[in-house]
This record gives sequence, C-alpha cells and structure tokens, in this order.
Amino acid sequence: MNVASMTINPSLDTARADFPILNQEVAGKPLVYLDNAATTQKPKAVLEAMQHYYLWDNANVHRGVHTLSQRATMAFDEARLKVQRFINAKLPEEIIFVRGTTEAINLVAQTMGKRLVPGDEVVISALEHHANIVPWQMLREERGIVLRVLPIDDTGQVCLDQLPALLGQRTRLVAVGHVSNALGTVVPVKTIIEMAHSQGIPVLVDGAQAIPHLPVDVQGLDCDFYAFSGHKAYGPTGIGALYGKKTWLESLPPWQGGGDMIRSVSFEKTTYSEPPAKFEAGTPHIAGAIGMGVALDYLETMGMAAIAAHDEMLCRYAADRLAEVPGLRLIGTAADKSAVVSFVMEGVHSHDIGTILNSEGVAVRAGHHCAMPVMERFCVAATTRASFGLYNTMADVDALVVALGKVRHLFR
Ligand code: 7TS
Repeated sequence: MNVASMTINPSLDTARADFPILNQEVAGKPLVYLDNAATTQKPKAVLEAMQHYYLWDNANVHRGVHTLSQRATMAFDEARLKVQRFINAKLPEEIIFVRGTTEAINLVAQTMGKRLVPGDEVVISALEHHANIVPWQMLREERGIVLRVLPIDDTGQVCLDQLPALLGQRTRLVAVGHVSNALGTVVPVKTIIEMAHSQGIPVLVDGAQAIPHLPVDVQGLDCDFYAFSGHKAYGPTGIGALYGKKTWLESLPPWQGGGDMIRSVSFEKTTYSEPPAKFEAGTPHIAGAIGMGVALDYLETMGMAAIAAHDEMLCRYAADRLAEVPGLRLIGTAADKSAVVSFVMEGVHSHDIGTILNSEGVAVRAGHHCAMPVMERFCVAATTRASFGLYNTMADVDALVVALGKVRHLFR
C-alpha cells in the first residue's frame, strides 16, 4: 500500500488530527494523554495499513507461491527496509523482527550468554529499565557472570568518569539505555560506545525511549546492537526490532528453533538460515511489522529533528511550569533530557496524584516505572511521570499544572 495515499498529515502543528483517540473525554474532561513513555497512540495511517493488510493481503510470508502470500511477503520485507532506513543500518539483514525491546535484549542475552563463563562481566547503568537488568541477572544465575553497574549522579545522568574503572579484561558487553524511561535523561551513548570499543568491548543500546524522540543512526553510533519497540514509536504492540551488526548476527548461535530459521532439517542434522531468518523462528507478526514500518514513515514525514526540538521545548516548558507548583520536586534534572518529567509532591503519594489527575482527564503514569533502582537512587518509592508525544502541546502541560493545583487543594 502506498503510504503517500494514506492519512498522513505532515505537520506537527496539526498532527493531533491524525490520532482520533485523542479526541475524547475522560471523566467529563478533554483527554490529555501524557503517558507516551508507556505507549504512544497510533496515527490513522498505521491503523489503515494494518487493516488493509488483513482485509486484502493476509497470508503467511516466505512460503507461498500464491498471490496473497507474495503480497504479504513483499509488505513484510518492505517493512524491514523501512526499519533499516530509519535507523540507518547498513543492511536489511541486520534487522531482526522481535516482539519488542524486552525480547530483543533477551535474544542477545540468551544467545551471547551461551558463550559466557563464570567471571565474565556485563556492564549496565543504574538508569536501566528492568528489561535491561533482569535478563543479565538471569545470566548471572545461570552462568555465574558478574554484573557491574555504572552509577548515576544527583541529576540522573550516568557518571561517565567511572566507566573506565568498570571496563576490563573480563567485560564481554556494555548494555545501556539511550534515554531513561523514568527520568528522561539522554545518555551519551556515543561516548560510551567509543570508550568500550577502545577496549574491544561490544555495546548494546536499549533505544526504547529514544526511537520516537531522537534521530538514531546506528552506523554513526557504531553500536553493535540496538533494541526498540514499535508501540513506543506510534506503531502497534507486539512488534519491535533488534539491530545487530552483520558480523555479530552471523557469529551468534540461533535463538528459538522452528520453521523459517532453518536451511535443512533431518533427524541427524539441521542447518540454520542466515540472519535475519536465523533469529525469526515461526510465523512473525506480519501486520505488526507493516504497521511499525508505516509508523516510522510517519515519523520520517514529521522529521525527527523537528520532533526532537518539539520534545525539548515541551520538556523545558513543563519543568518551568511545574516549578510553580508548591511542594513539587522534579526527579531527574540532567542537562540533556527528552520528553519526560518525573516528580514527587510533598505529602501526596504518586498513585493519589495519578488518580486525581485522571479525574481531571489527565493520563500520567505513577509508580516505579519498571526502574526500581532509579527510585532507590533518589530515595523515593515512586514518582508521577508525564511523558510527551509529538501531538502534545503547551496547553497539555497547562492542563497538567491546573490539575496538579486540584491535587494540592485536596491535600492541603
Ligand atoms: N527499555 C526501556 C528504556 C523502556 O522504557 C521500556 C518500556 C522497555 C525497555 C521495555 O519495552 P517493551 O516494549 O518491551 O515493554 N517502558 C515502559 C514505561 O516506561 N512504562 O511502561 C513501559
């Protein structure tokens, strides 16, 4: 399906019109959706592409000679090319379709992990989402590896100066988030990659929160792996991508076994396909890949530089306006931040804040944001988090501040 023929509105100013879901009331108030770090809403173009696929082209990929299967295969392969282009990967076979960031990181942990021996080390940071902590802890249990953690400072930025002391002869991988989901900190991943590579150590970047907000160039970063989810970038749930350098994907053992990932099977011996098929056993989420491809087209049409500037403006405006709310303290004040404001209010639990904001039509997330070590670092049990998408406006921030005034009033 030709994207140009679909419902794309190529301007951030009018982007809201592409997202009908935003045009509704919650608790009798206009919905103000500020939970984009959890998941973004989907533009009509994505929904239309997925519906078109199911209405007209639905068939399994890579196995049929019939027309529908050919069409499905073409659309699926085209989606891979879109991901390749969006993150500037050198080759389409460097893109593995997965369920999302979580699955991408587990894929690397479980395949690379097979070769790790007790005492081998993996370095992560104190900013990570649980998806980039727990898979490495599971490897620690299974294989006796050592997990080293790069600390963060009081602003929520990683302490880069402490990285050299964590990298050594036994370091097998550095795995870091590009943008923190809990605080919005933009991590200097390029510098981290340079530092790790100078010692021959590969780097995996968790890009879940970066992909919808920053231009990402995997060749420019020179990362070895880059993981992200479609649903945080205006695409559907259940689909994401793992970028891996060709040499890595060729050298890693296969992951799940099944159809599509083999070249030949006999009871005596099975040989495996080349990447990406080697890592994509079974029927993939075809409609999801197509939807994610269109979501990336949508982002490209809007322009990642324009989106990043919009995010930065909203983030700065929100920090200024929130400073006016009595008793409110921002958690995460790094100089380089993207699209997230996290805060606590004196004497009010985050869940109460979230509930009251909801009664004012304002959707935020309250809790530990699957980043419990970050909460621990700032000595808080939870925060309230407002996270922005390309359709959010300064008026949305104003609505948040007005609703927080109600919270203040109720808990006075
Ligand atoms: N990494 C980061 C940095 C994330 O923010 C998330 C999800 C994940 C990994 C996992 O992504 P998934 O698509 O595989 O689930 N973060 C959030 C969040 O902040 N609120 O809900 C989910």
